[in-house]
Amino acid sequence: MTSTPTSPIDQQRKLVTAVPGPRSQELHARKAAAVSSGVGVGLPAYVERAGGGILVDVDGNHLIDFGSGIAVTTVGNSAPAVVAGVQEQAADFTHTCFMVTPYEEYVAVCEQLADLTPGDHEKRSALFNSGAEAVENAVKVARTFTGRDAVVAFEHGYHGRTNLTMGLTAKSMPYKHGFGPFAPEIYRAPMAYPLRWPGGADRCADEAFRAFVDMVHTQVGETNTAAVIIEPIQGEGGFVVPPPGWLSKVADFCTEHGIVLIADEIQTGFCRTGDWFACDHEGVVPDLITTAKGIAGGLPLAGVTGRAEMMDSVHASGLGGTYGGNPVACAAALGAIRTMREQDLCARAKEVESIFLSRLDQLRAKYDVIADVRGRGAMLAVELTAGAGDLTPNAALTGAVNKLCHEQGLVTLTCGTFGNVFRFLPPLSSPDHLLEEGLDIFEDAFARATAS
Ligand code: PLZ
Repeated sequence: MTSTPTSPIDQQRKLVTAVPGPRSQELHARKAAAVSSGVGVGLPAYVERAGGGILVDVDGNHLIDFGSGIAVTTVGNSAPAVVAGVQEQAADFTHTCFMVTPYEEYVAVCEQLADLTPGDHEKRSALFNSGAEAVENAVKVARTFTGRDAVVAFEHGYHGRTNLTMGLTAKSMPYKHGFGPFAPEIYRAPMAYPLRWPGGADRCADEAFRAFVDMVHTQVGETNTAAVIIEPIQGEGGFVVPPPGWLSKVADFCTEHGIVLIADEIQTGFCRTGDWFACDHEGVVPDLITTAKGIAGGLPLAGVTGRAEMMDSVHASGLGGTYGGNPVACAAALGAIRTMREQDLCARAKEVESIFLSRLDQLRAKYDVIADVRGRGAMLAVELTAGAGDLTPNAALTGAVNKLCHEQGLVTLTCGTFGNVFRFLPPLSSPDHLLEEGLDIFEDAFARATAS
């Protein structure tokens, strides 16, 4: 088997044109004529190659990546073990459909998921193509296992763009606006959001738990509730980190009432937060866990992993799909997981955290519009507000800083229900000097945006 070797990408930011440059702009004009305008683009610099902590665009600019394609390329773009796995597998065979004639790679990924996800109980998994599809299937499993219908999700939660997962997602624009009606039997509980909890951060854990329990009891009924679905650290909703203790209380409540706890670790999983999974941090063991994004180094793969008695409660052939657990995606996942183990990327995420927090905490001391610095590992964020104790969300400043970062060749992302959260999701393959330089650019953008 032969492959074309490509030279390693110089791990330096380099701007040779404006960003986006002329070739990107040409491509963007073609995009406008060929691609639905419903598909948005954050920074229209068209990428040609990527690796380490750098994206190289078609104009030859080397951009620093602080987004990892939304928390996907945790092992880096084109990580060597991922590339080797993909190349070998693609040369062997590209598809049979696991439901028709199976193959080892699918089974091997499920073995890895059983080993790595929280809890040492007997587990089973099923593989899919996208995060949303994994969430849909976790709900199917919870419903067949419990014989109940209702699903409880949280304010600020994000679970996908398919019909059921739009229903589970909290934010209307842009995810749900005009796309209803949504699936029934979805209920929303208040989220333990320390910065914005009406009773204050100190009372957030207890009061938010109480509000959740009351909501389930009065509006849904415990015995009607099939599942509670939660992101242990919320992603799109604003990198909301619930206070310590809250998640375990929710988990205990679910156990007490026979409700399936689904941890949506699609964004938080696979070393991103400094643990294999964010639930590990508090020793919470969910019944089902959904994974995607970081699992396969950029190839589309997702999984539902959970208690054997739940996953096996589904009738034969009740779960599946043509492409779910595609062999090339599975080979990529095996390469990505091996990389995470061999390079101890959980430890690397903690190093990234300390690099970022020392800088972001200083920045917060300087600017009172930074109301919060939060997150774990390489999943960190700052929330921007009006300042001086006024928590009015400052989406305008967030957007302005984002734009200035883009112009300087730093690929940044925002998030949050109110569009006022700046999030940092660098690949764990980024060298320290790129992280520091990216933070310099961010600081500079912040100074300029607040001065104007
Ligand atoms: N659950 C927790 O973060 C995907 C979505 C970006 P898919 N998040 C990024 C966008 O605007 O579409 C996500 C997630 C959590 C589920 C999903 C859905 O995963 O692979 O995008 O379907």
